[in-house]
Amino acid sequence: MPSTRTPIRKRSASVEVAQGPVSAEAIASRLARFEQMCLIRNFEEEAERQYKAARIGGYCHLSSGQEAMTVGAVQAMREHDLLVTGYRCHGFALARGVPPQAVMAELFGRRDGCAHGRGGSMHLLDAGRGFLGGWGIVAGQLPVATGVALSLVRQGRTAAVLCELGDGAVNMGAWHESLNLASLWRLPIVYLVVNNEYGMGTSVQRASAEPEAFRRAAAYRMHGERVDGDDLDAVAEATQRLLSMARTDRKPAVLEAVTYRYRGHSVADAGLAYRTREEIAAHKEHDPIERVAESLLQMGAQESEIAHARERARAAVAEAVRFAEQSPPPELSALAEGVYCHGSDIQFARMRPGSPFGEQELVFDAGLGR
Ligand SMILES: Cc1ncc(C[n+]2csc(CCOP(=O)(O)OP(=O)(O)O)c2C)c(N)n1
Ligand SMILES: [Mg+2]
Repeated sequence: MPSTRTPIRKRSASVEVAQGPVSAEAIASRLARFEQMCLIRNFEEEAERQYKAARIGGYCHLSSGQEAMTVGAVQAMREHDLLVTGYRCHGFALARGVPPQAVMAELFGRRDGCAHGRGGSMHLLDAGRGFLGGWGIVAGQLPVATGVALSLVRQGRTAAVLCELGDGAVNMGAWHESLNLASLWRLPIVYLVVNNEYGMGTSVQRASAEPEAFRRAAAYRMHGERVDGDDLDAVAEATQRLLSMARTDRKPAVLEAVTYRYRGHSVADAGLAYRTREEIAAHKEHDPIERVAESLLQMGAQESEIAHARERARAAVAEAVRFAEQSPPPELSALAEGVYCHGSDIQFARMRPGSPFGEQELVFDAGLGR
């Protein structure tokens, strides 16, 4: 099968050192990004181990290979911006600053998880850090994120929404509805399409009549562009620029980041039925984490600094597992807490069969005009 990756003008991840010495601050800041990328990779590898040991239930989607896109995009966000993602969300939560312990505990379904053990892998949540999930229905996050952007406008807040979705989500009706309203109402939102070349097992080329997702923005008179998703700097620059346009000019946009997932669709999928080992190996030759490591050396970082960053990331994941193991499961009696907002009891009363505006009336009487 031919590669689905249409040529992208690759920008180098290396840093121009010819213009003079790189400041210690610049090196420290890049080392921090590098460490975040290592944290995500280690976290995903550990999550796979824990899933296979049956300590994590439900579904579990890993993002190994997509770290530059994740860290670059989140790095470009400001404190009050809001992040909404699909289900492949561990890396986004970590990049947004959710502690690895709280993410691992959530995967374990424990009380100290970032969604109190009720969300699991696909529904991570940390509203305090502006991370509004983690959504399991393909494209289900799009109307939510679009509504959040509308709420920012109505509240007069100068902030923007970054909404992540996969290449598979751009063929869903919710994508078209969301982009239409975002453009019509000039909502402060950037749709980050993570094109990792496949949906569950179908290549973009086989699933999309327009495989270059960013071009679809034009149908809604919206700005769209594509970026090399394995280039940390390119992703950060484009996301920062488009979020800024959204925030200050209320111009929504589509940013397509082309990347690749190393593992199968979920831990349960070996990922080899629809692609070759050679294809995966070819991508690993240009590993986004190693690209950043090389650029750090070019900037003048020491080998030992890079090694320490890798070690800190490993230690943080080991600590996250220890923490998750010790966290208790949620109380059974508390399972429904936080599911419905205050005032829901009134709504429930109206839905009760036999009530004046009850379900029976709505379903069997009102619709038929009897
Ligand atoms: C509405 C709906 N249909 C089908 C599924 C099953 N499903 C889960 S992930 C997925 C593929 C999505 O691929 P993509 O959007 O490219 O995201 P990626 O998994 O590559 O990150 C499908 C079909 C679902 N969760 N929701
Ligand atoms: Mg995909």
